[in-house]
Amino acid sequence: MDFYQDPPRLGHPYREDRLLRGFLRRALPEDVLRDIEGSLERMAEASAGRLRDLAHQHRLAEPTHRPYDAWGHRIDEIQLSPAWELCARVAAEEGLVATGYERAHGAHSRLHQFALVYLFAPSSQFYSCPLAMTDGAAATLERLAAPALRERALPRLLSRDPERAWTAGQWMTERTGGSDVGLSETAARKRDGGWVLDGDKWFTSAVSSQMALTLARPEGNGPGGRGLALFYLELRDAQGRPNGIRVSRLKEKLGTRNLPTAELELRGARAEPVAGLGDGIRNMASMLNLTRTWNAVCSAASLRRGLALARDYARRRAAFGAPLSRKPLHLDTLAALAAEQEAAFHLTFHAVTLLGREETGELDEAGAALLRLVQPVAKLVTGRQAVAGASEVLEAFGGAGYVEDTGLPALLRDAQVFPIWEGTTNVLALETFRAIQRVDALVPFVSEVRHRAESARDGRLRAPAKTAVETAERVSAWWRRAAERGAEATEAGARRFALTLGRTLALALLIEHGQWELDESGDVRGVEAARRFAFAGVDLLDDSPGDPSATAALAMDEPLAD
Ligand code: MFK
Repeated sequence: MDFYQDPPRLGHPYREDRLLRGFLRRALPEDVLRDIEGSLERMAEASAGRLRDLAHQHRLAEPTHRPYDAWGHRIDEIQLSPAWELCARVAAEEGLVATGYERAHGAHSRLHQFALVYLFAPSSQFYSCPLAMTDGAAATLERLAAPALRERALPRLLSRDPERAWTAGQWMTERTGGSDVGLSETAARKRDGGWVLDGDKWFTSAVSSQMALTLARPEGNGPGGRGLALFYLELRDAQGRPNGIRVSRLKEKLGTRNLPTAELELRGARAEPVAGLGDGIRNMASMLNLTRTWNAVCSAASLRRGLALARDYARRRAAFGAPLSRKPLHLDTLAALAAEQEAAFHLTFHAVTLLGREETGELDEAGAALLRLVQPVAKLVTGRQAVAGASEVLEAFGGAGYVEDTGLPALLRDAQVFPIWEGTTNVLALETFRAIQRVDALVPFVSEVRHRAESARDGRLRAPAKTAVETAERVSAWWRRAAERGAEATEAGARRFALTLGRTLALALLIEHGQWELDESGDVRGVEAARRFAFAGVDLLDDSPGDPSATAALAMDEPLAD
C-alpha cells in the first residue's frame, strides 16, 4: 500500500506571525524594535529548526533517576535528553531570563523577554518550566534578599554563560495540598548557627536545578501561611554531594514527560531564610505572579504553534475535491480558533506590559491594582483556552492528530498542565476576589475596558465594543451585589466571574488592536478576530439568585438535604 502525507511544516515563527510582529510594532518605539529584532529572528530560527528537530527526535527520552552510584553512594542523579541540554544552552545564551533583568530597554525589556519565550517555549520540551521558576526566584531575590544572598545567586540565575548559568526550583507543594499552601508541614530548625529543613515536597518540577526557594515553618511559629518562612537552598554542596535532599521518585505525568518532576525528602537540608522568619506566602507571591505570567505566555504560544501546524496542513490536505483551506466549514473552525489565540495573546501580553512598567516604577496605584488582577486572570483564561484549542488542533488533523509519532498528541497532553500548574482555575478565580478586595482593581478594570473599546471607529467593531463595555459594567454590578447574594453563592460564581472579566478585557484589547491594524494597513484580520470573539461569548455571569443546596445536590448526586 502506497500512502503517505507530508508532515505539517512550520514556517518562520517570527516573520510569519502577523500578530506578534504587529503588536511589537505598536507597543515598542522604532529604535527598540530595531535593536531586538535580530534576537527574535535568531530565536525563531532555533525554535523552528534545531530545537524542534532535536525535541522531536528525543520525544521519548524521558528523564531517568539514578539514586545510587555503583559503589553504593547516594547520588540522586537525573539524566536528561540532549534536547533538554540544548534548550539550557540556548536559554542562557539568548538571555531568556536575563533580558528581563538587564533592562536594556527599560519597561520594554519584559516585552522583549516574553516575545523570546513565546517563540522558544513550544519547541522546548517544557524547559520553559525551570526558566519560569528561575525568573520567579530572580524577582524574589532581587526584591527581598539581603545583599550577600543576592550577590551569590542572582549573577548565576541571570548568567548568559551556559557553563555558569543556574536554574531555580520552586518547591511549594506538599502532601497536604497544592492549593492550601498554609498547611505545609516542612519544619525549619536552627543548627550550628544556620537553618536546616526537614519535610517532604510532593511536586517539585525541574529537580535538575541548582537552587530552590521553598517554604518551611520555623520552630515555634504558628499555623497557616503567616507561620511559614521563605527559604533559599542549594541542592548540592561544593563537592557535588546532595544537600540533605533525596529524590524519592520521578512523577509519571500525563504530559510534560521530558520535564523531571520529583517527590523529594528533605532531611537536614541546609537553607537560609530569604526575608525574615514568617509571612512565607506573602514573600513567595512575586514568584507566583511571575510563574503564572510564564504559564499564560506558554499557553498562548502553544495555541499559536498548534494553529500554525493546522493552517499548513489545511493548505496541503485535500478532501472531497479541494484542499481543506478552501472548505468553508474548516475555515470557520480555524478562524474561531484563531480568535481565541489572538485573545489569549493580547490578554497575556497586556499582563507582560504592565509587569514591565511596574518593575521600572512607571505604574500608578490603579495600574498596579490592575496588574494584580490581570496576572491570575490571564493565567486562568489562557490555560483553559490552551486545552480546548489543542483538542481542536488535533481534530483538524483527523486521524493523524491521534497518532503519537506525528508529535501532535503531545500538544494536548502537555496543554493540560496549564490550568493546573501554579494554581487551578478555581484557586485563581478566588485570587481575583482577593485582588479586588485588597487593592480595589475593579475600577481600573472597567476604565481600561472602556478606554480600549472606545478606540473602535470601524462599523464592524461597534457591536463588539458595546458588548465589551456592557459586560464590564455587568461584572462590576455583579460584584457590588455580592453582599445581598451571600458568601456561598458569591464563591460559587467565582469562576464564571473571573472568566467573564478576563474575556471582556481580552475583547477590548482585540478591538483596540483590530482598529490599529485596519488603520495601519487595511488588514481586517484583527477586526474579524474581535467580532468572532465577541459572538463566541464573553459573558458567563449567572444573575439568578442560585440555590446552593440544589447545586450541592446535583454536584454530588445526593438528595436535597431537609
Ligand atoms: C510545567 C510543568 C509542571 C508539572 C506539573 C505540575 C502539576 C501541579 C503541581 C502543583 O502543585 S502547582 C501548585 C502551585 N500552587 C499554587 O499555585 C498555590 C495556589 N494557592 C494559592 O494561590 C492560594 O491562594 C494561597 C496559597 C496564596 C492562599 O494561601 P493563604 O494562606 O490563604 O494566603 P492569603 O492570606 O490569601 O495570602 C497571604 C498574603 O500573601 C496576603 O498578604 P497580606 O499578608 O499582606 O494580607 C496576600 O495578599 C498575599 N498574596 C497571596 N497571593 C498573592 C499575594 N500577593 C500578591 N499576589 C498574589 N498572587
